[in-house]
Amino acid sequence: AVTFNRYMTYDEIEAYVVKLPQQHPTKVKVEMAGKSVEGRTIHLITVTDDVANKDILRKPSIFIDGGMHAREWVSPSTALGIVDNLLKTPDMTRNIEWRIIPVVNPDGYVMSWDKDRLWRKNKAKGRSIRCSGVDLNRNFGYEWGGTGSSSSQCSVVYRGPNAFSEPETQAVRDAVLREADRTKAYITFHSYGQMILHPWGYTSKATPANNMELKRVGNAMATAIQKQQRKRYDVGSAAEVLYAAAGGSDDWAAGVAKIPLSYTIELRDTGSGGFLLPTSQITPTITDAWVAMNTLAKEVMKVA
Ligand code: 0X9
Ligand code: ZN
Repeated sequence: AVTFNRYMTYDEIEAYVVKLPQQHPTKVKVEMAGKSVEGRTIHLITVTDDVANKDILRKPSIFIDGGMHAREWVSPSTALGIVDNLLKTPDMTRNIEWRIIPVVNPDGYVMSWDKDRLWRKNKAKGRSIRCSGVDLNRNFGYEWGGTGSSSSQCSVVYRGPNAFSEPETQAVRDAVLREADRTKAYITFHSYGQMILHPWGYTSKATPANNMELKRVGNAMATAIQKQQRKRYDVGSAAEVLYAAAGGSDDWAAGVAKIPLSYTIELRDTGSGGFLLPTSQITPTITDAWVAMNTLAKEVMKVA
């Protein structure tokens, strides 16, 4: 069973995910988006009313991923919390198809449980164990190789030998591209900092064509969280609000897949718990994200 009063192990998450279609046969489909470096399955969950008919109905779609960075444990929990909430809220699945990869980086997640709590990257083989892993959020193919990414294997922001060198980023790329034409929003959950970040992340010297819309919808999500949760999330381009870093999934979703609304949401908190966010904060963090997804869904329905 799913639980949000503690962090779930990878095995618990996987067991929950693969049972979902049996429990909700009309609403949930689970597919393999790919396999990680160490051979774990990267699951893609589709949630919508009448999931069997989704190809005929061609609903607008929202794509969400979590667990790209291993140590950011609240991210996979939040992605699964969104699934759990969607299954209890028919209004949210009637006109939108949600596609969710809860754990992009299963090998890293397991590593952060078993060996190194602060592991960030995937488990790509390197010169040594200490220098293994690629930062998946520097490996996407838009402005790959630029500022804020490293060519050194030992760096925590190692970009990999080339764009999409890793099976985990390939899985996200292929899943997004498969339905890109009707995907209106791409959301990637990270932690921590309480920020709603939009492209560009690679530079602060340029802005996307729909910069105003990105800011407007970002602000709408943050305002809703502030009102309902009394928590502040800062809104702005990743390069301006945080730092410039090239090869992120948000920039690729906007720049290459042409998904109009692309955001990195840095979840709770602002630093006291940080990556070691207390378990008591999991449920309220899921609610922050759920409030944001409700706001996003309304915006998507406006344009669809
Ligand atoms: O640096 C990152 O990958 C993200 N922050 S984190 O602390 N979770 O590692 C921010 C990514 C923002 N987007 C881009 N720079 N494209
Ligand atoms: Zn992250």
